[in-house]
Amino acid sequence: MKTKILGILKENRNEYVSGQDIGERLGVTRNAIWKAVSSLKEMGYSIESVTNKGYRLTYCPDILCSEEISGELKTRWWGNEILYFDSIDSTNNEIKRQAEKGAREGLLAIAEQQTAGRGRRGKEWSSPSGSGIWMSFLLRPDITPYRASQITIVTALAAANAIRNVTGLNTLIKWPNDIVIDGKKVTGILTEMSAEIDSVSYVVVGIGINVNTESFPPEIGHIATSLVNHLPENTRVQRSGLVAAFGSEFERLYDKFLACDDLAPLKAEYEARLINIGREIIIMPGEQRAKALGINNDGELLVEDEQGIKAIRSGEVSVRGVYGYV
Ligand code: BT5
Repeated sequence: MKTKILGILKENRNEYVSGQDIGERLGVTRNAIWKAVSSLKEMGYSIESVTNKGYRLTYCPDILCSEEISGELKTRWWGNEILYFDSIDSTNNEIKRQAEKGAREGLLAIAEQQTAGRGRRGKEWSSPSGSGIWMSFLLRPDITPYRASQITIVTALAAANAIRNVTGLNTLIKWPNDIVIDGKKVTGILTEMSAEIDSVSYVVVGIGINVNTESFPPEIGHIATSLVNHLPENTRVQRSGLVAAFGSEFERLYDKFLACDDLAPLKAEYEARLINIGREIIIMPGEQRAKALGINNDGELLVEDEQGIKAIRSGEVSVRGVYGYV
């Protein structure tokens, strides 16, 4: 109900909507509307109410609750159900717990803060309150386990496109899962899967975007950045709008991904953003040096060294000029 009223007020932003109109559209009493509006005000929305005119929305706070996100979403199935937490261990853990209980594809978990945010291979992901987007969603694709890692490529591209659509910032992608601005990391992606030998039970995609963060813990201060650091002074990004933009982009690209046996339809778009291309990289483990050429249709990184060209499927690569590697 709150979501629907918020939706109507947003459609008519800065204009009055009468209680009668809202009541007729939603089939609820004026008293119920008044109660929902009071509750929205308590959440931080500024809504004026004037006798004989109705209600007028003048300010939306930067919050990530499910009412705010649902009001922005224009997706078919992504975010069909939203779980919001003020604080949680890790949204990836939550989606796994829900998946084990039989949750539907599209379920989204989003938290204001994570106490045990994770990167790959047990690394930590700094997820402080109030400034970032820490979210995970559930997929149940009918694909072979081999293809699951390609979802990271789809997600990175969707996130980079959403950031551009909302903020105008052009980001680059560091294969396979980082989004980079000016050589620093603004977004990380963690894709996890539960599978049998030849079929995927579910995939959890987690994404962390530093949005309005102004300072980082010292251990990551030299490698991390946030969107607001690259926008004109005093600009704030409405996080719910960015979540919604990501959802729309993800659905569009994921449809293409599922319709094809590989990443061919997305390869050119991904490579246009790939920071690795043409640069010297170090492949871990092993510290082997090579030059990155692009990706193949399976999403593997193509590299060239004295022995020739080969494809790297997983692992860590450092790129000269990025995150302090000179
Ligand atoms: C990643 O791992 O980049 C994946 C991050 C995924 C985070 C999301 S948030 C929602 C969901 N729930 C979770 O628990 N996780 C996902 P990796 O490529 O392994 O990078 C980890 C490294 O990034 C760390 O070792 C730090 O060096 C750096 N790092 C940590 N926090 C960061 C931050 N907020 N911004 C930029 N870099 C960070």
